[in-house]
Amino acid sequence: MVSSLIVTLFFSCDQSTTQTSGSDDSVDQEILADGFEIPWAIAVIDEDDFLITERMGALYRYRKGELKKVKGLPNSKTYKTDRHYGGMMDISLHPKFEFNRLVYLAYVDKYYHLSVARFKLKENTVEDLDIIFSSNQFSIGSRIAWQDDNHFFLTFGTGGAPKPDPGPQDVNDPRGKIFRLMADGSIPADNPVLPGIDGPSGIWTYGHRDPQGLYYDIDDSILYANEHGPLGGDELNVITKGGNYGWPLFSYGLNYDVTKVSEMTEEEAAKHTILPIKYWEPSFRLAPSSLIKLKNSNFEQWNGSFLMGGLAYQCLVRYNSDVDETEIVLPEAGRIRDVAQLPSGNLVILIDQHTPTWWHKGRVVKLVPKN
Ligand SMILES: [Ca+2]
Repeated sequence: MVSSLIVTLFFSCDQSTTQTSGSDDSVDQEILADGFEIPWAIAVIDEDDFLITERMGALYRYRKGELKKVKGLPNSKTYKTDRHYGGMMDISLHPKFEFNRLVYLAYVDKYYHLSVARFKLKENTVEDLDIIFSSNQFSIGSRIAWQDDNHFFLTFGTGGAPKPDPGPQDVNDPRGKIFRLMADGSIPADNPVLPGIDGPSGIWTYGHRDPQGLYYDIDDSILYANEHGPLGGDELNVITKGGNYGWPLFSYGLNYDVTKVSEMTEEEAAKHTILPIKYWEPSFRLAPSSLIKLKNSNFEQWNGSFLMGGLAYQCLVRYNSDVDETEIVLPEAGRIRDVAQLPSGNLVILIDQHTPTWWHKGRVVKLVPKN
């Protein structure tokens, strides 16, 4: 019942795409691979070499036009209602992958709990599989981003319920958190000591709802995360050690039943929590998935901007934080789950066409600027 409510809201939002501007006149699109069942994340090994996860539990390697299933993965579970959650989520290469072949995979395990597996990729086979993080809760979506060779961040989502769950404010509950872990999954000694806990834990920040985009800017040493609000109130946050990001004490969005999330004012919230650097009004429901900041890409006019998928509007969204400008590019492209930059400076997007008529139509599309 909850899920059907969510689906209805998503679909009603899709129809409002025409209210937004944007055009794909300047972009050439080339489908590199298709036929995926709800693909979720893409990791770029090289210009023509990617790893692609599916919510239904598979991992593929695309290499020079050929698509092969990767063998030896841990068992995962996909939670099926009229939407599908869980399964294989983010896939991320260790920063020194070229030398150590290490790959990190966030997935929902056979107990429906979020885990992270680390393995060595040998051709299309998993070797030295190690489960380096496990939890006791389900995550609606999870992303991985690297701070350096020794530390990575991991988002742990919640949400979907008609009324907010207090889990994200509970530092003993993994939901609604961003974790910071060592490359072997252990807890860094310099992680924050959060209120109510004696020493450092894996939790870096708390009070998140459903962060499905995570980007670490190595030039500025700034971690960015976007997250889904409930009805509106999607956010872009700068993630600061030990911070409380407010959910569900305060939100710019509304509950799914159109009631207020809380009585807390923005002024009060600013005293007790960290407010987003950008939020989108309920009239523009983005439902962001993935996040990158473009640098030295072939899309010169977009460099310096953030790109993210907009699930609700089925488009690619560009946000320029310098001038607070949001632009829809590639309108009606489909549900873009992930965006990545190629070594050439071109881009790839991963599209999850999860609607009844587009089943099995998930695809990888290369974006090249038109001359
Ligand atoms: Ca927030």
